[in-house]
Order: sequence, then C-alpha cells, then structure tokens
Amino acid sequence: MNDTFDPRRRQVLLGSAATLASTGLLGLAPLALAAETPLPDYVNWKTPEALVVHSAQTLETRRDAIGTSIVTSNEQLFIRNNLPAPPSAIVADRDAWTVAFDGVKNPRSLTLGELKTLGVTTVASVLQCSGNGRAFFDHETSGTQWQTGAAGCVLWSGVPLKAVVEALGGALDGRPYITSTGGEELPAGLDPKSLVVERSVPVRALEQALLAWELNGEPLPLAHGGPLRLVVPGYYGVNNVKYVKQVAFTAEQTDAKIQASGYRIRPVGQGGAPDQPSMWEMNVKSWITQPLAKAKAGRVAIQGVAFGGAKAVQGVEVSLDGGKSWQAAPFVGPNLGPYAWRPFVLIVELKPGNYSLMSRATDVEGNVQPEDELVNERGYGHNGWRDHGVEIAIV
Ligand SMILES: Nc1nc2c(c(=O)[nH]1)N[C@H]1C(S)=C(S)[C@@H](COP(=O)(O)O)O[C@H]1N2
Ligand SMILES: [Mo]
Repeated sequence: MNDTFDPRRRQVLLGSAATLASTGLLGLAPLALAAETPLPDYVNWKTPEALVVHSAQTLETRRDAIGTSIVTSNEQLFIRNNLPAPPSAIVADRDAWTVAFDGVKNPRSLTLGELKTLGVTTVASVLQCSGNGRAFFDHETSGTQWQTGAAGCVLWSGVPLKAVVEALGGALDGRPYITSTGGEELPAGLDPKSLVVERSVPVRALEQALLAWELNGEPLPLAHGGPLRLVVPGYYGVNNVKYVKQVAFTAEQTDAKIQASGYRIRPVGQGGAPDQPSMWEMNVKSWITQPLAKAKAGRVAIQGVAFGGAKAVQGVEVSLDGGKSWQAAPFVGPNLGPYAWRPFVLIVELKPGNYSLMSRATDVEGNVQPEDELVNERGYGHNGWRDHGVEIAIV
C-alpha cells in the first residue's frame, strides 16, 4: 500500500535479479542486464567496466574496481559535474589559463605558466562527493544515489596556495574565507548565483590547499577540472573547484546557492540555510571492497579502504558477525600522508556459511566511524559502518 522508495531494498532486488539472470532463472540473456549505459563523449577515455553511469554528469567507480595499490587511476575515477564541463578549447593552451586573485595585498591575475614558477608540491588525497553513501539513507533523498564509488584516492601536483598568496603580499586582514569560482560558462537568462560553482572554505584550509594542474602524473584532464583546479585535501569534493578562474579572500561566504543553501547538513524536510553546517572537512570512513558477494571456504582475504578525512586514519577493524566482535586489520603499502586512504587486508579462515562483514575506522584523534549515519535531508556525509557492510556467502 504505502509503497515508499527504499534504496536498500532496491539494491537487494537489483542484486537478486542480476543473480537470477546470470543463472538463467529469469529466462533473460545475462547480456540484457549487463548492457551498460555507454560513457558520455567527454569521458570516453575512461574504463567503462569500472564505472556506473548514473547520468552524463555523474559516474561512480564500482566498489569492486578499487584495488589495493592506493591510487585510483584517472580512468577509474568518478565524475560529478553540477554543470556541463566547459569546451575542450580551455585545455588547448594550458599555460595561458588565467586566475584572478583578490583579497590579497597585491591583487592581480596570474597565468598557469606563471603559477608553475611559484612552487610545486604533490599531495595524495581522497576526493569524495558529499553525497557518497546517499543510497544507504532510509528516507528518500534527492540526488544521485551514490553507494561507495563517489570517491577515489589520487595524487595532485600543483602550487601550494600559500606560496601564491605570499607572492601576492599576503591575505588582507578580516577575510576569514577563501572563495573560489569555477570557469563554466553559465546559461543565459538564468540567475547566475543559482548556478555558479563558487565555494567558500575557512582560511584554515590555506595550510593544505593547492592549485593543481596534474592528476596522477598526467596533465589534469578537462573532466576533472583541467587546466587548473583548487584542491583542498581533507575537504568534500564540492570544495575542490574545477577550472578555477578566481580565488579571493573574502569577509563573507559567497551567496551563491551552492554555498548559501546547498551542501548543508539539515534536518529531513527542512530547507537549506547559511547557519547550518557546511560540507567542509570530511569524516572518518572505511568500506570493504572484496569479497562483496561470495568466496570459497578456507583462507579469505578481506580487503577495503580506510581514511580519516581531514585527519589521518589511525587504524581499522573488521567484523565478521555484523559488528558484534571486531579485530584489527593491518594496512597494506606505503602511507601516502594524512589525506590519503589506506588499503587494508585481513586474511581469515572461513567455514561455509553466511557472514556479515563490516569495517570500522578510527582517526588519529580517536574519532571512530559510527554505527549509523547522521540523518540529514540531502543524504550527505554518510560514514555509518552498518550500512557500508556487506553480506557474503562462503561456499
Ligand atoms: N567548477 C566545478 N567544480 C566542481 C564541480 C562542478 O560541477 N564544477 N563539482 C564539484 C563536486 S560536487 C564534486 S564531488 C567534485 C567532483 O570532482 P570530479 O568530477 O573530478 O570527480 O568536483 C567539485 N568541483
Ligand atoms: Mo559532490
């Protein structure tokens, strides 16, 4: 009767339909269900098998596509555009791209070529959309139904924003925000404030922010914000403004809709407003990447990724019994710094049966991933370990 939309039920149904189809029980050719939405043209260089195409502007990395070697390749990295990407002409002559700097002693525009002479750094960081995990909320959430794959861990190279600001004489006093503007051309006839991707972050982000022109050792692809992007390691995706054309130290947060009412933590049913918490620093989180459905009895390698968000991750535990008991899982591979994620692998001996696998990370300040999410209207910031768990069959 009351046929409310439940994303979790839908996933289960999709999963069982796929299973039935693959075993031929539905009488469907498996290919009929396996047929994927093709990649949109502007990202046709990505790996289709690694991505779920939610729409032309929203592509999610499959949970089982994440491996153990830390870095998410450009070909597998998710995409989230609030507006269509600008034309590829903007990456024809990358060094000619200009950025206007304001709210500093000597405001001026600098080309990317000039920025490259002010300093160079490389930072590993998790890029994660605020709505990653939205599909797991119980209430009906508007927006892309991301599961775990609106996130990746990547290497950014560029100039520390601090070095640029110093070269321009320093930030003016009484400017507690860094406000950055995306370079998309806005459709005529609509209120630009309702569309522009312009985000303000607190000046404390100057410690780690950079203007990046390289992603995983390649010129920053247009789809990921090339030729130049603001990167705020430890902050949610939306603050990492692509094709950045202006950076200003401001007395107030921008009144652009994406800042003033968008990306706010608010009670279900309530509108967005500037006094609600903004999606800035990310919280501690982890999830299992394999096995996701079944595995053979005997030794099983339970793998996943864990990160602290704005603080480094300290450790991660795994539960085989739905969170009743936990054991520490070792990290694998090098530590790429506080903003990167760390793959973990726990090898266990498992008898045939059903297991409810969960993972729970802790950051260096002792913040532990909670069992449940903080319920909020738009489905932001879900780091609850229960919903991120997986039910598996050992056969
Ligand atoms: N200029 C601009 N910057 C943007 C966006 C955008 O639409 N335009 N989307 C934001 C959001 S909501 C996210 S999650 C990330 C996604 O980055 P990606 O597409 O490179 O994965 O970019 C952020 N920066
Ligand atoms: Mo996002």
